[in-house]
Amino acid sequence: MSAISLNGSWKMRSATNGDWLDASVPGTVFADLLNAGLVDEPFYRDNEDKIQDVFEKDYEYIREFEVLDEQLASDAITLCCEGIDTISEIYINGRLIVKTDNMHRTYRLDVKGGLIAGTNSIRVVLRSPVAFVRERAQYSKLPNILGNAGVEQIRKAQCAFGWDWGMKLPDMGIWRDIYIECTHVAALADFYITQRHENGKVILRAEADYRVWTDKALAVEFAITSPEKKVITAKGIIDSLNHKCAAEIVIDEPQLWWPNGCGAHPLYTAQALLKDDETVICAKKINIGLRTIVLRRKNDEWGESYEFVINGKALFMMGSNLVIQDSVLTGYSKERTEKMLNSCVEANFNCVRVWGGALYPDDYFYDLCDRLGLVVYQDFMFACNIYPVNEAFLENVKGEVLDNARRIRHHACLGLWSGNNEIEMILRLFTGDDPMFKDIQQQIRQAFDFSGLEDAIEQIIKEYLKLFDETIPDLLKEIDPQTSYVRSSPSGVKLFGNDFDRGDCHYYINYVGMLPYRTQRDHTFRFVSEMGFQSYPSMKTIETFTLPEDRRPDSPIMYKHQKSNNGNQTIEAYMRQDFSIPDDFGLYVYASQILAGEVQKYAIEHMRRNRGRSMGVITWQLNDCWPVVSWAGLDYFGRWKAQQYYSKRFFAPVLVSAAESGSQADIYVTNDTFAQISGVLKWSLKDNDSTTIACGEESVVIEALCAQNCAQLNFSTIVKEFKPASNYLEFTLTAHGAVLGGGTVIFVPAKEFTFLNPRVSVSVEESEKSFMLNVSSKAYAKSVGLDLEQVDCIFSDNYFDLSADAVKVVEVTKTSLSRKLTAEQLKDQLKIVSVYDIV
Ligand code: BMA
Repeated sequence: MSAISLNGSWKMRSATNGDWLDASVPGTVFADLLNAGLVDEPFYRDNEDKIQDVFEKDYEYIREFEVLDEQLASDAITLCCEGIDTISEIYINGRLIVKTDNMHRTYRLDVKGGLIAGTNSIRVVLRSPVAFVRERAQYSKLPNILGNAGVEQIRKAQCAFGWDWGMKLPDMGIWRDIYIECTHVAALADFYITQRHENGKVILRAEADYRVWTDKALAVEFAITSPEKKVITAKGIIDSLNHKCAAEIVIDEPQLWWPNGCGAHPLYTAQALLKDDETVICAKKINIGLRTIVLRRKNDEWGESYEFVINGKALFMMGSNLVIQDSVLTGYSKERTEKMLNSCVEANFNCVRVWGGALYPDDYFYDLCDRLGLVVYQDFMFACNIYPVNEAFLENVKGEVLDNARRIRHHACLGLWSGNNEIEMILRLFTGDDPMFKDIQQQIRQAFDFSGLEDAIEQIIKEYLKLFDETIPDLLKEIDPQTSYVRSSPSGVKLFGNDFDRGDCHYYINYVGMLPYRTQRDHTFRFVSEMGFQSYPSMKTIETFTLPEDRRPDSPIMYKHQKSNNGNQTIEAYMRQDFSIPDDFGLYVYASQILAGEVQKYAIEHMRRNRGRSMGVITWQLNDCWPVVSWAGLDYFGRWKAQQYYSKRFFAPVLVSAAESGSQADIYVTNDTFAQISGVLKWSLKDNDSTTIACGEESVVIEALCAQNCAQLNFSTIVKEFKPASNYLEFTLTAHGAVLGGGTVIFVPAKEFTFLNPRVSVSVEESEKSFMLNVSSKAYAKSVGLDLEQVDCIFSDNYFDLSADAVKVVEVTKTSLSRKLTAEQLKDQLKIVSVYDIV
């Protein structure tokens, strides 16, 4: 087999007129126009409004390529287009080869008859997705909730048309590799491994499909290479009628793959070799991990469980939701993805959800998740809409499911398939009798031309089930029977429900009537696959898209970079409950960020204290695709917002947390490790200057994988006069001389607490690989935030609480610095804030 790459230099122009421009493939129309200096930088100020014309036009891309005589003589010649966005026609030597309509598919097209020896040409016409959607909008069944009628008619990243954190940039392009594959004699078409874990061994079943253009009997050999490079081979049993081949290989001492925080993530290599005697005609290689992952849903005393059981152990999942990584797809790179996923590992995540309004990530994303121990909760790409379930659409979707499930299924990291994002929740809205949805119900009635809403709903549900309860899971049963599937995220057991006692749920405190965030403890969710709160990106990020006069929360430009209805007002309304509203924009940004951290901490610590009943939280959202006010923990440039540091603490494998209420507090230890902990829990009630009012300690033993209430403190009896406006509780768990966890709590909203000026100071020490920051304060300081003026770095901890009698050591590794600094320079760059500055 040989390949002719069609990546590289092409020419492009608008299809109706215009000069030919240099173009890059893989790439996008917008990226090419940007390189040619013909469009504005899309993220700056309100440029989003100025670039929309680009997407109204059609474009054409052309290039030539050489085909050799011997290539032309191949048995099969296939044009492989791994990603084309979206509505296009592909011509080779002037002949139409295909019309595409799905950016999520891989197109493999027979072009054997259409090539000549010597110079050939390829031409791709890309049609405006906006015009396509506009034309199709008439068939939409969903009332225009997102302001994007017709978007569900196109198999393209749905968020490209705008989302409540995403700009509108509905681009076009040959966005993944394109090449011509020349095959001689025979080729492997598919290669797949399933696993049985029995009596301490793992039995691998390797299966391969092949195509053949010879009468000779061929052989298939499988080889498994261990992490230590030990190789076990097996001859495949050939089913020549069906061109299939299989073999079983027993791994005697399997090294199991575990998620981050639970153990190592060893990978084995599996190879299939198609042979003619001793000559290898074709080889395929994949990496696998030896593990079982099952989503367990069974009735229990609280309702129905929703827990990931990995290698037989029910693990608490902790992670965040991935959206697209860049509004312009040329912004994707392996390095950038690796940096993002390293930030997940550093913040103690063991999983990532790939959200259904985006796209199926590249192979390197899953390779990295395998290597880093991040379990992937994988949606199919359907979100918040009602999809047209007609025959053509179903055929298209089947192709998409097969392409992606075949590509992804072998990965150790793949933990769950989910049919879609939030469609069941949305259907629930239609069926409920909430007056808020009367308009929507009326529109459905019209769209269906049915006499009654009930008929319309019944029809929509029937179609929904056809796609998500039949078409997709039926395919998966055949091609990936070992990975669990759920219809939707979220999917309660009751059809179409966000049921806190059953299944997973999505929960946003501001969407449920703007309730105070402390009410989040009223529920003990089984599993939350979305939960979050918006905040502003870092000031350094804001500076990249604003002029100085834009830098205030209510400026028109800041509103352009806020896509959620009433988003800025919501942040401020919650801010007001805990802090004073800062005049200074930098402090405002800081307040918004720690608020988002506190809102999540409040709910997530509660869930982890209820480990067993609650079994996982995936926060909304991991990343941004442009600089914007959003729910993200990492902003567009990968900078850690406060909530990422909060996540690192509330997702720590050993969490020590306090549930405070009135003058009482219970201190819990949540042990998400496989080892029993025996240690000493110490607590002190302190005054705002950090003098101790009362203290205590006790020996505690916490079993593996469990949470325990270790101390019940009632300060109205412990101290003579408990002063909630100036007393705080500090607690730590130590074992064998090491601090395993700890923290502080106050008993009133921060603005009601009398903070003294903490006058936080920092001394810096330098070692070969890091700088050590010794942070100390003169009084109790809350959410101490460190930042460097012009340089980026990741601190080992940040936005932490500090008592006056303690020195907090924070490490900055030199490799995390965006620019080399001396200790002196680092100290000069340092900016320090705390809650004292915003109350
Ligand atoms: C849910 C998500 C996204 C959205 C988020 C915040 O609806 O699935 O669609 O961005 O909440 O509103």
